[in-house]
Amino acid sequence: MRITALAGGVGGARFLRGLRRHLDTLPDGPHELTIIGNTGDDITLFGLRVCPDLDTLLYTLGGGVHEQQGWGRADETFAVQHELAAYEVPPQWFGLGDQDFGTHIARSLWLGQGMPLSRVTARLAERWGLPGQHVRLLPMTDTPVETHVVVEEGEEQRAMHFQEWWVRYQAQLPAVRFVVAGMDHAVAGPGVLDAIRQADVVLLPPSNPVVSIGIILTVPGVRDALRGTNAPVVGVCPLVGGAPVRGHADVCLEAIGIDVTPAGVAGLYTDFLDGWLVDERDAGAPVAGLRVRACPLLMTDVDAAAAMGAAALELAMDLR
Ligand code: GDP
Ligand code: FO1
Ligand code: CA
Repeated sequence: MRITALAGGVGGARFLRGLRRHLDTLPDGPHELTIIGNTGDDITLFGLRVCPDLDTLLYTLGGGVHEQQGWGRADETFAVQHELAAYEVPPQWFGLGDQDFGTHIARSLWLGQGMPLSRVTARLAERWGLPGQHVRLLPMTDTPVETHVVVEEGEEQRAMHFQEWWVRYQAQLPAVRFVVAGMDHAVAGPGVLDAIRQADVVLLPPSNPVVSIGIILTVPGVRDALRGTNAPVVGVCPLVGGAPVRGHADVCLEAIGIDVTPAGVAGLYTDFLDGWLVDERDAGAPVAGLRVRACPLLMTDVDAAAAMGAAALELAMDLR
């Protein structure tokens, strides 16, 4: 079976690590998992290219993630960051650990040698053992893109990098809209559109619907591929009990005028979505045109995430 998933960082990575565990229990394997990762979060800091969502996927699937935090490396130290602070090199609002710096240095070196991000990511993924797990991680595009947030300051509007809005200002500055710098000349990364068209099942993990999945959907061709694929497309709701489990998806949804409800989120995908998994406490409300199923949607550990993966696949099979 070929499964393709669109993913942001922590919500996507935790779900896909569980799904991977579930797939290994199924007969007729190995089953192939292709992940299309969001690169809108990417940022250049200290001359280094940082790809938070790709790294979260690598570290989580590769067993190196800081479990409680959900991103960054386990057992991290911050010597380089302290030295940069001593030199008063900005920004000081974004925390990069020493091991994490190693990833950004390797990536930036290879990008500088002319390797596209897709090849760089494949090389990083080898170190984390993804090919051996039958996982391919594809950046949504090789074109450098960056999500920016337009915020209101009195009568004025100002755009800033998504990470500055999210990390420095904790999504507390009033967002008017999200724009993706570079997307006007971006093309889908190698293999991205085919992975959607040729999949047996397409899954949307419980990633942020606006700044993770929503950004991947703006890559030219992705939305059309999702509309056109013969594979059932099943999504997992990132809201539980009417609120995000972590992060600021509620603020992002409100900024683009979408109800902070499972139906509101599903409404962003109606042109291609076939099935929608919601948490048991959100059961009951039908969503037009969709097969909705309820099950526990809290990823308290890998087994819980594996059960969610199993439920998503089961729903997809019933829709085939
Ligand atoms: P980010 O890029 O690190 O913000 O991660 P994603 O975009 O992949 O996922 C963020 C979303 O994951 C948030 O909107 C959370 O509500 C959702 N999320 C995190 N943990 C859980 C969970 O245990 N269950 C569900 N249903 N959603 C979750
Ligand atoms: N999130 C924070 O809240 N504070 C940080 O200092 C921070 C640093 C960081 C470094 C590398 C990385 O891969 C992720 C990092 N994150 C940090 C998480 C990240 O900014 C966001 O959670 C996601 O990009 C939002 O989707
Ligand atoms: Ca993200």
